[in-house]
Amino acid sequence: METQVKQGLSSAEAMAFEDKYGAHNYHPLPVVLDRGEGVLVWDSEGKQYYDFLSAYSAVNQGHCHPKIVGAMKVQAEKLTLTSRAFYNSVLGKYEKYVTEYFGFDKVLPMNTGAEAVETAIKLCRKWAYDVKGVAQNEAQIIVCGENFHGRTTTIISFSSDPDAKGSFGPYTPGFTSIPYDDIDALEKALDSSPNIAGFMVEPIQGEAGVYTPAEDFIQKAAALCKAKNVLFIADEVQTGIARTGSLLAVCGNCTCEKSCEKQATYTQPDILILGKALSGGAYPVSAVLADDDIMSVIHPGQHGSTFGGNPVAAEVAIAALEVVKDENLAQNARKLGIIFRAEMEKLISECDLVTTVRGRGLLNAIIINDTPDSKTAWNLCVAMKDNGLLAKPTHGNIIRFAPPLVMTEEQLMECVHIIRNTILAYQK
Ligand code: IF1
Repeated sequence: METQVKQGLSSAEAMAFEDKYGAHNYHPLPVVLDRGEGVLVWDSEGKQYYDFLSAYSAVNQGHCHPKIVGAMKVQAEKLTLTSRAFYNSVLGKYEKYVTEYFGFDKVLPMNTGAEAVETAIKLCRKWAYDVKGVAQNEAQIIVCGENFHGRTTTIISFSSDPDAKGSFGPYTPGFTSIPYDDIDALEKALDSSPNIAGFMVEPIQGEAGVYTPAEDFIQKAAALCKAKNVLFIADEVQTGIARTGSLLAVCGNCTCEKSCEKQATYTQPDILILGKALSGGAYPVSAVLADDDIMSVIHPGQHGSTFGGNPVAAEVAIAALEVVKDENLAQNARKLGIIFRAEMEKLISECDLVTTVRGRGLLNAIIINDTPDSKTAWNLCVAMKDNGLLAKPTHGNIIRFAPPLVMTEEQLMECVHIIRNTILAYQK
C-alpha cells in the first residue's frame, strides 16, 4: 500500500503531463524548473542552471527577490483584491511612486503587457477623436514591421509574423505598417493622412532578434511625431526597467535613475507602456503612463480591469522599482553588457559558428551561421542547457541572452565560459 505522499513530479512526468493535458501553444526547451534564486534556477532533480532568459526580461531583479516576495507576502495576508469599484489603501501610494519614478502625470494600471498595449491603443484613439479632431473610426496608428506587442486579436492584426497572425482573422483595422528603423518611411507615413493618431514602437525589437535601431532613430521619430501632432508611444514592456542599461531604452545612453528631460539623450514618450519587470516577475503588473492632457480623455466606464491596480500588484511594483534603484541594476546591466559583447566578439573571431553579436545592456543576441530553418541554434541551446545555462532561440538562428540584472561580473565570466565551451565544442 502506498503510504508516502509523493512530493512532486519528476521532470519526465511533468513534461508528459504538459504534453497530454496542456494546449501545445509553446515548444519549451526540455527542462522543468522547480526553484529559483537570483540568477540561478534548479530543475526538479536539483540540477542548477544560469537563467539567460529571465522569463523574457520579466525577472530583471532576479528570481524570488526577498524584498519583492516579502512585500507580496505581507500584502497578500492583508488585502488582495477589491476591484476598482472601491478605493484600496495602496493604489494611490503606488500611483504617486510610479509616476514620479518615470516622470509622468498619471498612470493607468493593468496586468499583462498585451493589456497595457491595448490600453495605449484605446487611449491614443480616444485622444485622436477628442483632442486632435480626427473623424470617428478614422484614426490610424503607425506600427513597425517585425513588431511584437502581444497576442490579443487587435495586436496580432498588425503583426507581420505568420505564426502569430495567420488564421486568426478577421483583423482589426486602423494600423499602418512601416519598416523598423526607417525614419524616411515614418515621415512619409506621418504625411500620408491627417488621421494619423500615433506611432507605436519598441525601442529595441526583442522578438525580431534584438534588433537595435540607429542611435538617433528614437529621438528623431519622437521629434517627427511631435511636429505632426501624433502621439509617440513607446512599448518598453521588454526593454524597460533597466534591461538595456538605462532605466528605459528611450533614455538612450543616460544612466541616471530618473527620467529627466534635461538629459540630451532622453526622449519622453507621449505614452509609455511597461510590464514584465515592473513586478520583477513576481506577479502580472503592467502600466500605461501619460501626462494629463492625454490621460484625461479616459472617463469612468471607458476602460478598466478587475485585477488592474490591485493592492498586491501595487506593493509588488513599488518593491520591484525600489530594487532597481537600490541595487543599481541599470548601471550593472550596462557594465556587464559591454563585457558580454566584447567576449562574444572574441568568440566570433575564433569560430565560424557565430557571425554577429548585438544588443544593449543585458538584452543581447548572437546570430548563428546557419539558415533560420536549421536546428543549429536549438541544438546549441540544448547543449548549453546540459552545460548549466538556459537560453532560447528566436527566429530559428538567433539566440537571445538576457540574464537577470543582479548578476555579478564573476558569474557573467563563468557564463561566458559555458557559452564559449559549448559553441567551440559544437564546431568539432
Ligand atoms: C510569449 C518575444 C519576448 C513584448 C512587448 C508587449 C508584450 C511583449 C515588447 C506582451 C511580450 C513576450 C511574450 C512571450 C514571448 C515574449 C517575447 F519573444 F515574443 F519577443 F519578451 F522576448 N510588448 N513579450 O515583448 O506582454 O502580454 O506577454 O505580458 O510567450 O508570447 P504579455
